[in-house]
Amino acid sequence: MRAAVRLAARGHGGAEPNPLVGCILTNPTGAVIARGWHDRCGGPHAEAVALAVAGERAKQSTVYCTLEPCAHHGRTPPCADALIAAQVSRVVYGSSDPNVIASAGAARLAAAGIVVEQLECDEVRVLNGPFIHRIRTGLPWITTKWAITLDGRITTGDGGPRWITGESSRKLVHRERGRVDVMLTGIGTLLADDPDLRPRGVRARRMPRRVVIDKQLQMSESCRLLKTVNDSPVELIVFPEVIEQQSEKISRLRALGVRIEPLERGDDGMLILRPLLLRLGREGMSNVLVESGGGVNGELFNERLVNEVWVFQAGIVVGDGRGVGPIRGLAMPAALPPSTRCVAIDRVGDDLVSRWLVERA
Ligand code: AOF
Ligand code: ZN
Repeated sequence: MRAAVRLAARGHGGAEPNPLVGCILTNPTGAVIARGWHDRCGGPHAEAVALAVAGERAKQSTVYCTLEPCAHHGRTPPCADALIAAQVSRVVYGSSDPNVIASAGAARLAAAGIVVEQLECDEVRVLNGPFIHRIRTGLPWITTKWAITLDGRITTGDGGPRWITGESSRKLVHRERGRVDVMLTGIGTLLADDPDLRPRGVRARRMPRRVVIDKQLQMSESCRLLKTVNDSPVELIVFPEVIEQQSEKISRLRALGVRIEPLERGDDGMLILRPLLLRLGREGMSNVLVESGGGVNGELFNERLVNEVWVFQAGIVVGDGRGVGPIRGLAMPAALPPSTRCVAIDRVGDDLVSRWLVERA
């Protein structure tokens, strides 16, 4: 099952908004006879890929798949039916399919006399977290990424180096930019760094939309984002009143192709990010990568919207009174997630990269 999870991950950036799914077929002695993964939304499902590789050898095989095989005619025919037709003898699946349209494959397989077992290991839960989260809540999966010095600052202060992490870490981030649907940042980062936020130097599997929380519309009209608006869409989120107050700037930006949307207010009149993220979910966005400073991170944590944190740490020390931290304005203790756990650590170049899942009851 862990090997099937690793296969599934190869589809990241191509498969979404569909789930990442991996599938392995073994013969009665336990030897692997075929592998498959869901590589592209609209393309064949993992089971169909593996069955095609196995051909006749699929008969009497055991099938390990990370998600319950589907039972619906969607863009492709039901995997449960294909497994029954191929006469496999046993199906071991990871998570149940939370998508009601496609689910019930396990019951159909069992009704056809196939041995069906569920094996939901930790790796499977981590893999399927984003898909299950979006089906259940309508929200995209929010990963916030920051780079810190050894002493925990995201900036080095006057005269310090511009980059905290090394080349290899930055490459890893660019690869991820080319797999997510949205890059999210705030006006503070835009004014301080003038970032481009597109994937560069890697083969991007999708081009993210760049969304900037710019409540007062302070964006410079000569910033780098605007120079590439035709390559990767730019969306600004502003206070509703700003659309009237700065109507000329708004018109110029819209003429360039920038989308401008008002920040919505919650029931208590407070401006909140949740409606923005729900809208992005409705627009088909599965993964949001946040590359921002403390302001946006603080708001996301306060609203409990963060699902995953990637921390890049480099061997730079800035010392007392210089630099700032990655989260600002945290309303303690309400914003403290009940449990946040480390799911991966890697050394990338000279940096340490850790990945954390924010889990809620
Ligand atoms: C599987 N194996 O590899 C995948 C499954 O858009 P469609 O028609 O391809 O259907 C997508 C739905 O099918 C998706 O929401 C999920 O419920 C299931 N995905 N199922 O057996 C796969 N990708
Ligand atoms: Zn399927």
